[in-house]
Amino acid sequence: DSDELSEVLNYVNGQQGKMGVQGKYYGKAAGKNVVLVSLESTQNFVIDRKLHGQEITPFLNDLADDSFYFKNFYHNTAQGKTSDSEFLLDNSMYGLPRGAVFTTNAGNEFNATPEILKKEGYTPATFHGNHDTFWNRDVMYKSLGYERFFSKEEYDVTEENSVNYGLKDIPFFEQSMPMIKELDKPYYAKFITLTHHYPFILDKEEEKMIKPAETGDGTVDRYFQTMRYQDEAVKKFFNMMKEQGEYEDTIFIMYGDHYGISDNHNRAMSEILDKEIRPFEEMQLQKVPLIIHIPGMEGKEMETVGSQVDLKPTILHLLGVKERNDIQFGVDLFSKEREDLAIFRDGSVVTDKYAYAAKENICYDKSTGEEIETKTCAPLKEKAEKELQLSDKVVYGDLLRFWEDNQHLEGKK
Ligand code: GP9
Ligand code: MN
Repeated sequence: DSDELSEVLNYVNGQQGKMGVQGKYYGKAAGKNVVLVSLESTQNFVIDRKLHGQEITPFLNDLADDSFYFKNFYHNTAQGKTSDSEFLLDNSMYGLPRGAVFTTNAGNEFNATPEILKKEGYTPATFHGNHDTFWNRDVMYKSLGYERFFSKEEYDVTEENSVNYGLKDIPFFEQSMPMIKELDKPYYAKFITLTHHYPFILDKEEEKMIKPAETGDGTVDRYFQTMRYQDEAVKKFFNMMKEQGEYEDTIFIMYGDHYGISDNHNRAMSEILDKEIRPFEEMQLQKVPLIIHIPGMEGKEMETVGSQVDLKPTILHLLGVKERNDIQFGVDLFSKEREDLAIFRDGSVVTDKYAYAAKENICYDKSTGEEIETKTCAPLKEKAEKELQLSDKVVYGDLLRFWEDNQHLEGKK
């Protein structure tokens, strides 16, 4: 009920008392279009890495130099995979411990970014080359406030231009261009790539722009090829945005949705990384790239430890939109007051100093990777448990139903 909601509000307001503090970049992108690119299965270890002497992500590497590049950014997803990352992005709440919010709780009340931005005159839209029913997106996007959803049905998808789940990334971006032109400005447009998805298949020689790795583990070996293909697709997208005059007035938020290589492939990954993969390294492998590109602004490499749950406040702050009393478990990544923190869905935690592996109950010194006394990580473990539990409470109890009343009591925004 609304008492439970107050408990959650107290927690988020308490831990983020400084959430209201305007970071250095508050409002710096006010009124601009927002383009989000969800990079399928993209883990951060590929950035600036070479295979056979060749860059795996040449475009993203260059773009990162010219952007705010967060190199200590983690995903918080679980079984809901891409849909979990979308949920985190738009709500700053965690996905569920089992199943996917998108399928189990699509009828809930939310106060998602698309809905908030609509009040600011934005057109929220999603673009994706798979069927609209996958992950129950057709239903959930309405609850989140998306006005348009361009899915497989709107694209010209043939045997020739599709693989695996749907439209290949290059034709996906090409065909998306007239659709994006159609939107009223400013827009909040999310593009979800697809080709770099397990089992990482390309069917044409010209699409294979790098040779596979040679670990003998096919999944890992092919991962680099579809990664390289996706990089090319994103590069083409940027070029088209420039050619079509859409680039200058737009900020780009690109992030990896979740891991692509599970711990079943640790043997091959230890060969790639040239080190043993313990729970500590496994946690580091949960880093996904976050690249925030604002045309005209100089790039900066960011050490900040954060995760997908922080995207909503970060984006709203860049746009200068303040949503009072919103239930956000994340904090603006540009805020100086924020704690360096990433909570994984399984209760593991990474900070600037420590890494806590929940399943194994091991505490590590972050800088050396050495195991240290478990009790050092105890406060982190507790914080993670509490935060995840409160987030689950909101979702399971559909607590945002009571949010409007609450706003009313507080004198509205
Ligand atoms: C499906 C695509 C991939 O439409 O988003 O989903 P995933 O399996 O990565 O969750
Ligand atoms: Mn995915």
